[in-house]
Amino acid sequence: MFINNPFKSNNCLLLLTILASSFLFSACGEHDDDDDDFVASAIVTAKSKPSIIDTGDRTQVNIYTSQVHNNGILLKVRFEKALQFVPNTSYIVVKDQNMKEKITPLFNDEDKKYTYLVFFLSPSQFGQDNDGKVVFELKGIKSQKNNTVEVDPDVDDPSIPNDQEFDVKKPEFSPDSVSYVTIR
Ligand SMILES: [Ca+2]
Ligand SMILES: [Ca+2]
Repeated sequence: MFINNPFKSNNCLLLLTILASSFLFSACGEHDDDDDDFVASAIVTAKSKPSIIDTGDRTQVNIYTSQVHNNGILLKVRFEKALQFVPNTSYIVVKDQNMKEKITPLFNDEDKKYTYLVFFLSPSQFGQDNDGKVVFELKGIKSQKNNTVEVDPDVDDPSIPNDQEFDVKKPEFSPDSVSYVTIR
């Protein structure tokens, strides 16, 4: 009688669904404890190819970027002044796609020791899988060993206009990834 009553059997199904989802939730909850899953702004890895160049030559910097925050990010790049950014060489490539999207850093500022580039990027620029790379070229202008090219992604604050969101006097730079370039 109860089983044949569609209302009762729906209730039973609902109860089962609730039980199943609470089990799933608690399983996910345990997993969250190791903190590894939380991505603060994006996952980045910098690689420069080639890593040894002559003065006047260029190296191509590839910043593998994934899991970009929904708000978008400031992709901050810092390198020593023996290297110089080559204008009009920066673009994004989505993983497994050939299309290049040209991008331009909103900031290209220097202090005594470093040059800073800041790109403002949104997750949609990295395709459906939110996975791709940012590419640009640097030119060697002075012979110097082991120059660092460092990357620090930060979440774009929607309440701050982007053109006011970086200050070279207060770069708030803590690198997530470093690549080295030697200039002979
Ligand atoms: Ca950061
Ligand atoms: Ca902003």
